[in-house]
Amino acid sequence: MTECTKTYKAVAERFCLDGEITDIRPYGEGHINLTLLVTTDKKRYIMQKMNTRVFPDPDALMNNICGVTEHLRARGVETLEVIPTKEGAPYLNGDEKYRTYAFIENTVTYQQVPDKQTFENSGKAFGEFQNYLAEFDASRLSEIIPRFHDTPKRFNDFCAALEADKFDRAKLCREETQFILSHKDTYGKIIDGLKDGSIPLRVTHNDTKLNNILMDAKTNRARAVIDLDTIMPGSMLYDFGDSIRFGASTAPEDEKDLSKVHFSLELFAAYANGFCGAVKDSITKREAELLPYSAYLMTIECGMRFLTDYLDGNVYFATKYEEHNLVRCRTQLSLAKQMEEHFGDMSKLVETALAK
Ligand code: ADP
Ligand code: GN1
Ligand code: MG
Repeated sequence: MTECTKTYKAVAERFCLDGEITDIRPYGEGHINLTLLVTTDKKRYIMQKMNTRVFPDPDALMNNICGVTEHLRARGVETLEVIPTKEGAPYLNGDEKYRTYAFIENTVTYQQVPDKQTFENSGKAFGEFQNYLAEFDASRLSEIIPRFHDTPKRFNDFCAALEADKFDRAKLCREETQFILSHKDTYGKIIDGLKDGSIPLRVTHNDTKLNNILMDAKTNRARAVIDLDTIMPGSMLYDFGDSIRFGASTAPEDEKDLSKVHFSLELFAAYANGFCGAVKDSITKREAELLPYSAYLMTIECGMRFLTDYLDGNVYFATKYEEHNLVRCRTQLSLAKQMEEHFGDMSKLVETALAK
């Protein structure tokens, strides 16, 4: 056993696990928390070192998660099960903060959409998840990352990183920078709509990429929506748009060869069918109109966040190599450019999905 594994084992032993620990190893492709698969002779668990740079208030974070998971469980919905520490706390509050969940067995997570039906299933599940959250009392939630999807704010953060240019990288991303700067007048539509009341403020997941949902390993139907860290008041448009930016692409988020990165209208239609079918009784006319734009906005916002992090020296998203965030930014901007050309088609597909 390496020193590192020994440390994690000592941490894992502080939680109420069933059985003796037999193995601990890194798991999954999340960009934020350090995720470990802990195996005992009886069960499996997910243990995470929580990213306190991103989530500086773990009490508030775990309070949100416990509240939402209890709400879901009471309605018979499969969800994350927080495993308490031996002292009965929802997370281990040492110099570093850890939490543990029961491993949801017989499920898979995809880093890329395997087929249309699976993506439609995920759309239905995120739409239904939105309906469950609509019944959750928003006043019980802390705003874990303020202004998370405030795109004009994200744009200002990008401009500040560009101006500081701490690592002398601005010269390596001039084309991407130009694209982001030249589209700045389009960034305010959702946040302005929330402010003037033309778009309803709802409780939303805010990070609806495909690897934040567990699909049944046999049927590919959705089993559980996970990564509940960013549940906050927001717009339904964020949840729709973020799923599209990740899933309606023919390549992974970090594909280096842009000739493989295509925005797929077929995949867009599949997700729209699933999502719209689930929310058609609550979605407003304005929200429905903005679904295509939300996909474009969430894609470009994510692109600018990746580029900001590249300029800042890769301090926010987990990266495997120096240019990783730049590569991710490029796929996002390429997708956003393609979406701009298909707003008309996307609107028709949304209309069809809502009419079903
Ligand atoms: P991050 O915030 O870093 O994205 P996640 O909470 O999304 O971390 O977890 C990372 C990955 O770990 C997920 O994409 C999924 O594959 C896996 N995972 C997380 N929780 C569970 C769970 N309870 N059961 C099974 N797999 C899980
Ligand atoms: C992060 O945590 P994860 O890997 O599911 C990020 C999202 C980004 C996404 C890009 C808290 O999601 O906002 O859209 O990476 N989460 C946070 O892949 O910033
Ligand atoms: Mg995740």
